Amino acid sequence: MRILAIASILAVAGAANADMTFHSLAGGDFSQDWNNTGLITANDNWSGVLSITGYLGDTNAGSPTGVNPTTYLLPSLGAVDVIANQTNPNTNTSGGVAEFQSSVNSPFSPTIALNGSGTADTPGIVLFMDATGRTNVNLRFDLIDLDGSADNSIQQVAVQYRVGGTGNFVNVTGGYVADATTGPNLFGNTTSLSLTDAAWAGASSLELRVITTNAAGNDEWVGIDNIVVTSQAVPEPASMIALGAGLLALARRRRSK
Ligand SMILES: [Ca+2]
Ligand SMILES: [Ca+2]
Ligand SMILES: [Ca+2]
Ligand SMILES: [Ca+2]
Repeated sequence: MRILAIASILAVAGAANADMTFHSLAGGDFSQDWNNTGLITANDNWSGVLSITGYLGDTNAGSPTGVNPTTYLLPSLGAVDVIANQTNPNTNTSGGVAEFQSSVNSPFSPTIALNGSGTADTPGIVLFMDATGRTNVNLRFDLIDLDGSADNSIQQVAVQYRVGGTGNFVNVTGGYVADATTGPNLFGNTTSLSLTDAAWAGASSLELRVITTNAAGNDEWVGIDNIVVTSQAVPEPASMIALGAGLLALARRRRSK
């Protein structure tokens, strides 16, 4: 009994720091620009961010460097993670996910960002979408080099998805960026991605994730900003429309007899 009680407390604690509700695209498009810096206020707490959770990526005890992120497809990105309320991507050398709500580098818009490290092998974020009854599901966002320090890493990024809530992820076509950052002492490089996959249409449990890997040398912070997921209603099949029109015509003819 006691074990059961502890287990249920742990389950509640695990769910309390993240919102993994699948956003209903039938109810409207999804967007997150991070400009509300009150969504993330405490470390490792994503509960204020609807349908997105960030992870540390502590997934490989061997701490390899320069791994192509398209080769990491396992379900887990490790522990829920965010370093809240940060202001200086040049001097913050921690790995994982951080919220930069301001920056010493200008111009700047608040955003979350990823940084690989010996601990953070595959840091990333996961979006939880419900595309029931939807088609042409499209994911857009900007990768932004926030890091104006002397670091100049080859910062690879991959976009992946899975449907149904279990199993490995799948790479999204066009979702691999060989190096999202520039340097040394450069920031602001922006890579805009607009992606889709036929498998996303109608998927009630659609997980979309963006990950980087621990680069050789010091990693650079890569922002993931201006996230938008759009879709369209599945159109009524033409045959059904024709059938409806036919039945209506039949009913009218009967009435007029
Ligand atoms: Ca922003
Ligand atoms: Ca904040
Ligand atoms: Ca840079
Ligand atoms: Ca590194």
